[in-house]
Amino acid sequence: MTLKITPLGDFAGAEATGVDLREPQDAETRQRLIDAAVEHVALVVRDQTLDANSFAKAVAVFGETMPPNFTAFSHESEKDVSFVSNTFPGKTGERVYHSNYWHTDHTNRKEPPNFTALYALELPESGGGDTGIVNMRAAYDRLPDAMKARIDGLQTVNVFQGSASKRKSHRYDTSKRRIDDVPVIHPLVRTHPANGTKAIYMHQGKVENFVGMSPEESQDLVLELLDMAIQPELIYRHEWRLGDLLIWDDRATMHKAFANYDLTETRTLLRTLVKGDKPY
Ligand SMILES: O=C(O)CCC(=O)C(=O)O
Ligand SMILES: [Fe+2]
Repeated sequence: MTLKITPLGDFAGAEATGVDLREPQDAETRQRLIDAAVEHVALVVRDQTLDANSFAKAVAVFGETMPPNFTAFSHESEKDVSFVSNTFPGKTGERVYHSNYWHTDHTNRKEPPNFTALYALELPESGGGDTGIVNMRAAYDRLPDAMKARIDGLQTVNVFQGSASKRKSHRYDTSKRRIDDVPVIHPLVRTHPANGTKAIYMHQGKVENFVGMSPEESQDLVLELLDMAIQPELIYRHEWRLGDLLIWDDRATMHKAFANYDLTETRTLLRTLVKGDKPY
């Protein structure tokens, strides 16, 4: 098998074929996969046959895995693997579309993840259930100078659930979390350790405030920034096929689950995070 990497869009997305992640990978192959995920911000590795254990090992090609914030959806024996599923009800007991808004994972960790990876176990039979990834490095580059001047140097206070955010997590269950709800400060404009590029870095539901601003003023800025940043050509929209392992670089993206499927049909994926460092 020969690893081949093909870009899928001008700003985000690439496809890797000719690799079986159940097999050990040499250093060069690992580096090519990591570089592709960083450069294209999202990488689809096609035609994988994985269970929770081999998924965790496959994702470890991109770095050491880490456990998620919440334990409620964790795999019983693989602690770094959890399930993303529309069979997990919302607070009302009804099925809900989880993660259906642009965000970056776990910004409330001191050392948030470098990458998030998903692997589809069951997809809605009538289709849909896409995952979108937007290039926040390109989004930052395109900002008007006046907006760059406003946000450069801003520090974000990140919590589990921002008090003024309209984005409420369906999963906010204080009894089932792994870490204390201690506010964590990261820069809003983050520098990528691999290539020195800058990107807008935030989770709209986890922004409590920007230092020196009230939660309400901060949310106004978050919305203004999102409005400028999320441009259709910067998005890679992944239409899932069974066998796809999708991984994206959380340091330079936001992502969301599109609600383009019938909620009575089942959508279940495995999910794992790759450890990161303190943002700067
Ligand atoms: O369900 C999806 O497509 C994305 C879910 C998500 O936001 C995540 O796994 O971090
Ligand atoms: Fe997410």
